[in-house]
Amino acid sequence: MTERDSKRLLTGEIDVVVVGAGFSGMYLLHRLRALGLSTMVFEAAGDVGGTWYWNRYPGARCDVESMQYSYSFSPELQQEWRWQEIYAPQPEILRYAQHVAERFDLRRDIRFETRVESARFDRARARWEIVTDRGDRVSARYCVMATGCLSAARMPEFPGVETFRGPIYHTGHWPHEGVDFSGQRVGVIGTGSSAIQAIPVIAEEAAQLTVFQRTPNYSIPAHNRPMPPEYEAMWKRRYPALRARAWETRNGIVYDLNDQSALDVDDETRRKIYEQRWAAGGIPFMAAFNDLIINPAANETAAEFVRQKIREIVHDPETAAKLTPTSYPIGTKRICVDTNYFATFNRRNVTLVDVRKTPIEAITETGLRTSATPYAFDALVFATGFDAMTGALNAITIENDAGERLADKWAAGPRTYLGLMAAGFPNLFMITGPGSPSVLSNMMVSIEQHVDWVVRCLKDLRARGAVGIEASVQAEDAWVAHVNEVAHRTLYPQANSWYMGANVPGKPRVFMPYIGGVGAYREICEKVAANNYEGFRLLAPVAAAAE
Ligand code: FAD
Ligand code: N01
Repeated sequence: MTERDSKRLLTGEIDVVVVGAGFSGMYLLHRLRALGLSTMVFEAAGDVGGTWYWNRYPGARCDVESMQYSYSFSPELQQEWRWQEIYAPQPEILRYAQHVAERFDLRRDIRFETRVESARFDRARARWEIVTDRGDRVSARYCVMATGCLSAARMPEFPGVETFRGPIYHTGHWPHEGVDFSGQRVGVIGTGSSAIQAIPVIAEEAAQLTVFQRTPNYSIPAHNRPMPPEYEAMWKRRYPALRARAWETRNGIVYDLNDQSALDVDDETRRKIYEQRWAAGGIPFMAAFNDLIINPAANETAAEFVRQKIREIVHDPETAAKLTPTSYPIGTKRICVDTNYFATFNRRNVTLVDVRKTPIEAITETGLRTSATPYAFDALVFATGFDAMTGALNAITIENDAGERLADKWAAGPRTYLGLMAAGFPNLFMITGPGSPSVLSNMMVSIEQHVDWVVRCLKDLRARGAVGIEASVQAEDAWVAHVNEVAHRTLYPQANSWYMGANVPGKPRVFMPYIGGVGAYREICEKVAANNYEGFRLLAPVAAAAE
């Protein structure tokens, strides 16, 4: 079953179906093939790349340095690929994904423009029946959901959206041909990471830009620059050691963590350390001290430093006050990394509207209306984020042999064992699922760790003559309790973040990723596997004899 883009329907039996051809699905395909398993990948998009295929908005780039936001599995690949900037822009990351697809000949087993609609488990045969929107019907021993944590773009339900006469764009579904905002009046809704990257670029092009902000964000300058050759050479020389170090860290990124409390130094020293971190830029700002995410008083010192920076950068005190976050601790919503974000509000063609004070009431034919004012626009940009972590999974009808749906099981919040499997749903794996470090980490590290674990698991199952694996309810309950307990030792639950599901009306408020750290988590996964897959039950081939 190796046809791509064929109009012919796919049917029949294979070993593994993978859903999604982002970095997770691509690496899975490569590894599963090497294991000799017949594998088919279904991908809704027209090509590989996932996040980097869809999010083509102006200014889109990674905020983990490119030397680290890349695959480590192939020494040749990591030596030959040359990143052009410290933080790669979206087109370059997409080119990298395409290069990987070509280098490892992946596309021949990926069926593009094909969305998986349902997956049903047949316990008697220990097989998943997968159905796509093209009508493909494939039976697979294992199904791996590589559907992405930030792949289900979210449009808030403002009344009147369909009446707007101009184009409406979502950052997560940007047109491939790009958008020319020259001379236009543009409204951007949202001030999360996507908006913070897009706003400075759109502001340079548009005649007028109006930003509708509900919650201000903390953002650290990226100080992006062309890749210094000696920096690239250092990484390439030391890759094996540095990658191994990343695996042991909290968030899968190698950087300098100051193992000191923010409260153990005097004001002057603290300020100096923050200044150095601000000058260096990026996510490592949050590693200025070791207690920023657990101690409210320590956190407040970092938050206040950033607030002061905003007041220094933004000339108009009223705009600066609106842009200043005060309602949640720094870092408890994903920290943003920007290029000229705050300074953009000094431009004469940029206006900030606080929609917490004057909410958006409706999209109109000519623009939108807040409770205070009507606004006229030529184009609207929704930078309103994603139904994160569970959105793409719940969009698929995933049903077990008892007729239970994963979405129903998760009605009060996702429940998994290790973020890899859910009890009652044998042979169904998730890559970077809820309950794993996932979105709190350099995702490339977490993706590779999960893929390696799943592939090893399938190899072990084959060696033991098993036809499947299932998480036990007890192991899942204990893991969910642990994930919650660790989250509540931190300040994270204090923010209305997408980590908590708070951005989607009606979504249960549960802290979804595992905050115990990439290194600690890897160790747990290794122990579980070494301990005969503790907490899992292996399925014997008895039932499969019915095949
Ligand atoms: P994705 O890249 O999301 O791929 C999932 C794929 O599954 C998609 O192509 C989707 O179309 C497909 N799919 C989903 N459902 C179905 C279905 N039912 N049928 C068929 N196909 C389906 N992480 C970092 O670590 N560092 C960063 O700097 C960073 N920057 C980011 C910037 C943006 C704008 C966004 C949105 C995310 C960013 N992330 C970052 C997170 C990013 O999502 C991950 O780093 C990584 O790309 C995820 O890869 P993935 O393959 O797991 O998922
Ligand atoms: O989405 P978001 P995003 N009315 O959910 C607002 C990764 N990423 O696409 O905060 C008015 O963060 C919402 O307001 P509020 C990264 O992990 C990384 O920006 O909910 N406003 C918020 O301001 C990131 O965290 C990069 O009050 C509404 C915004 O829309 C994740 O992807 C770049 C609204 C949504 O922000 C998601 O980022 C981009 C409404 N009804 C993305 N509904 C890098 O830099 C929502 N909003 C690497």
